[in-house]
Amino acid sequence: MSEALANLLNETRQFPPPAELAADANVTADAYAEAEADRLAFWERQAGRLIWAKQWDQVLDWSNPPFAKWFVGGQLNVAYNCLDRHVEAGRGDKVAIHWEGEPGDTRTVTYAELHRLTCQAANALTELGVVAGDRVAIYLPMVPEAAVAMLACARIGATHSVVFGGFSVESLTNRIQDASAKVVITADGGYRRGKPSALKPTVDEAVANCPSVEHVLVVRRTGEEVAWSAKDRWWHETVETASAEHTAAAFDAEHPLFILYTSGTTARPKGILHTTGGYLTQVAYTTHAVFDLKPETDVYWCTADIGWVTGHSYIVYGPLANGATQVMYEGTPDTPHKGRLWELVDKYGVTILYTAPTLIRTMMKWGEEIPAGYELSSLRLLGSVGEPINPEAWMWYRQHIGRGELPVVDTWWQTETGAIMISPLPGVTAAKPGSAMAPLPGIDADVVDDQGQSVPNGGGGYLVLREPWPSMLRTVWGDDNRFIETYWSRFGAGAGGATGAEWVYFAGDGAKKDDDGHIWLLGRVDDVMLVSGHNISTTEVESALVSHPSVAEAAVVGATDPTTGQAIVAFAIPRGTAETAGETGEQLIADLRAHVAKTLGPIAKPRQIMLVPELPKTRSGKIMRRLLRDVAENRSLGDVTTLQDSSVMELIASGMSGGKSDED
Ligand code: 6R9
Repeated sequence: MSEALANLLNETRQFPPPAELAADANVTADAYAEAEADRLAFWERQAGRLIWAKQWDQVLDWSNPPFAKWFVGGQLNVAYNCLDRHVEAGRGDKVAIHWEGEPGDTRTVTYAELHRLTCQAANALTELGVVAGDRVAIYLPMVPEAAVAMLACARIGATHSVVFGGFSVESLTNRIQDASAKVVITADGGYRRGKPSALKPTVDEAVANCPSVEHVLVVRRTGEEVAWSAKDRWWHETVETASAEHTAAAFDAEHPLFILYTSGTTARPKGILHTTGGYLTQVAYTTHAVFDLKPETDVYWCTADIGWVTGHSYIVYGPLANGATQVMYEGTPDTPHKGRLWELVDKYGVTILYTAPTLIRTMMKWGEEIPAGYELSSLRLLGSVGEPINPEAWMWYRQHIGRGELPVVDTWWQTETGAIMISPLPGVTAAKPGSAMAPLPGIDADVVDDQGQSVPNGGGGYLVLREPWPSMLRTVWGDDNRFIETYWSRFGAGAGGATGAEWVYFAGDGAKKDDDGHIWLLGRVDDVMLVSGHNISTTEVESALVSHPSVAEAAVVGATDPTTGQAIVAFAIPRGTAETAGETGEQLIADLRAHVAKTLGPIAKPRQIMLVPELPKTRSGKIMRRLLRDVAENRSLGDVTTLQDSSVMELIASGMSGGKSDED
């Protein structure tokens, strides 16, 4: 893509796996060789982690690209694989979920109980007229019922569409309408930031414009008063009184499992469709391989929301398919105090923690004294997902959460990929801070230039996937053309490549290969800035800013500039200690501009840096750059702005306000 992408970032630190972990790792280096020797046979062996009602006839049918079929002719039930088989094997009393409500109330849900609730919910949904192939929208807080609702849909072959509880009436309406959902499962509300946050009023408003919805099932969580209509049924009166006897029927491996809407560059979100057999195979395998999960001894915790793909794959399906014990937390990390997550790690003896860079950087901002006040000695593995993790945050995570010795796995994947694609293997890889390192066994990822040619080591360009993978999206719901255009038309056969050209999946992320061929993700290609003819990635400038000791977090955008085309505008959050160190805003800004110029070269020096206390983000932690670009373009040229300048924060806040935001 450019020499800038090819030249930036010079991280040389590397951390081999702890000897003990390596000696007992679930997956060793042999896995790469095995998958290399025969990729389909490798995935076929991974499918053997599941219980199939009917064996498949063919591992992969790629005769009609880009429409893949995996485990053709095979049949299975996803909920059976996540629940029944563990109960049947005598593990019914094992804890599936240690649930912690934000106010401190708790529930311990065993596999037997999760199974019973799921059977009841399956029966209740069936009684409400839901049959295999119908769509069910789920709009819930982080309560065990969210997992139950998803599993109950899977059990009866209904397709769930989970809508993140922070989304507005409009987003919820669009998603319900796009999928023609027949039932909505919601709650009166959930607890966030120390108080009840209502959900039902949003559903009421949405459902008024959604004629497809026949029933609304309402979980009682906060006990706050709700309006009631003829379509509404209480969960506790419907599900919890239903029969707990339910036999899971087997569905085709390509039967739809869920739709999850993802925002794109255009306004209309895409309903990413996933199916059962291949999806469950890859999420089960990656949970086992990347987190080195030992179901007998580990306590796993993924801090994602269930409304995000990470919650689907690494709270519900991956961990439960593996029979894991996990922690689920309802609330925000600073309620009632900023040590809440670490308190929970100690309380439940969490061994594996999977979180997002945004949370790590928030913790950096709050200061290392906070986690230092907790034991954290149960932890043995740390994971990151959602955004590029800058080396500084990676090191902080390892140092202050991981006692300076735990492996950190930076996992790259997308809603579309369904499961982790690029990541270190914790018992094998000597990880570099900030790099997702290498494609997992069975995955063929590459970095290509504008022409689709693989770049040499040291080069930068676009991340692509060259071979189909089991948990790949099957289409965009109701829009095969958009599926082809968005993901398969940039490179390879779908771009009108030469006869015999392969189909190549375009991920939309910039990436580089370092001198060892390891992969570094550089953010969405739409976020790459063009400054005086040079492509510069937002991620690298952000990373350079955060490598300065006074900066906790940074966001960078390209703003229109009359002389350079685009100019780099940065928003930086000072670290907790920076303000007390006596450095003034102007001084810090001057230092930071010099620091970026020194680290990345003068071309990357931001035109303007604004010091801010917060950045606008989606709930999954992605910075809302579009909003920052608006802010940047509203400012006069050459202006520097400090924390005291409230107009910047007002602009940022106006885009963040209202609680119910939308990432689209
Ligand atoms: C799982 C998830 C996907 C986009 C993806 C990329 C960014 C996710 C990343 C990462 C760098 C990582 N992303 N993980 N970038 N390093 N480890 O986040 O799915 O919400 O669909 O977002 O997130 O830009 O393309 P989703």
